[in-house]
Amino acid sequence: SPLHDFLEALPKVENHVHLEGSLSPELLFELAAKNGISLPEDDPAFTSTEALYRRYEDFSSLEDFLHYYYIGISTLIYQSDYERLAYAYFEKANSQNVKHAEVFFDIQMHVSRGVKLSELLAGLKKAQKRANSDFGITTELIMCFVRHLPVKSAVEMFQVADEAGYFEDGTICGIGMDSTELDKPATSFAPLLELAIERNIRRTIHAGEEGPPVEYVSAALDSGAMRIDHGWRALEDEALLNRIVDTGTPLTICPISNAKLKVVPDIADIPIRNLLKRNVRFSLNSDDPMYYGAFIQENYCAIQAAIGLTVDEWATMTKGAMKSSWASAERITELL
Ligand code: ES4
Ligand code: ZN
Repeated sequence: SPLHDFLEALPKVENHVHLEGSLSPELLFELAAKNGISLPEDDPAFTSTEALYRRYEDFSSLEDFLHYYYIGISTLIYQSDYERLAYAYFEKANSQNVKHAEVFFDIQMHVSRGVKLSELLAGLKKAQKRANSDFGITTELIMCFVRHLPVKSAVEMFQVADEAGYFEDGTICGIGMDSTELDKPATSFAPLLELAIERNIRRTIHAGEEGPPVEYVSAALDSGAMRIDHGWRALEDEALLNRIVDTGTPLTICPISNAKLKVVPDIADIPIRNLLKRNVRFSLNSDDPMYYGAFIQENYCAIQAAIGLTVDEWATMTKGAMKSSWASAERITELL
């Protein structure tokens, strides 16, 4: 597209990427072999990196994707595994001109396999430090809770992290909620979210991805969400849209993810221009780049190809992405 060079050069902020979603098939197989993790023998997708890449090209739903995503997670064990995973993502992000990135990690999916929170965080922290000194990129960690596990599990994990001082010392900059959405509106996680509000910990919630937007996004806002992950279908409801605009709640939109998981029939159906017109603050993000074959740059290009924004509209979006981030006030000023 004519704006390709402009989009490559654009300084970017990524607000919605799952670290585990940046695990390449190459690293997955390498870690499985090193760590003695057995992969499903009855699934031909696991016969080679090529077969796995091919399987990733054709997810039928969020659930179909999550099945592979959790198998990928099972190969991560040691501090050095986490460091490699995170550094590889930061290096790739830097190559696409990402200046600041906030990454999710699904803590329960690691701790439930015997990985210690302290080990995982030590690995991620080393990668963050190294990426900052190598590239100048700033990064933040968001601890995500999976909705397929009981709220009790989330509350316990939150308390472990809180008591270890990881919120206080800035190791973890906020919490998120992800995994399956249907039948699990944010209100059903009230004990967790009330705790986070009480402790003044930032909160972002995946909402309106597979679930109907009005109920699920409203439930997330009612529960204290300060950012909404996905959530673009909120435009379908005028009252909800007004609430998002009036409260200045940013949306983190992941166009290629939504297309790959069949959440949206076509990328052109994501109403980016209407979001801009209605002054909704939002960012464009990669979500699970290695599973969708697309990092942030490819998402920018996909929107440009499908919708075709002007240079001014791109400037508005990227400024919105910077202001949506949880970077320090000084860092946001630097980025703008
Ligand atoms: C996710 Cl795309 C998506 N939706 C919900 N939960 C997730 N975890 C990782 N990717
Ligand atoms: Zn996500």
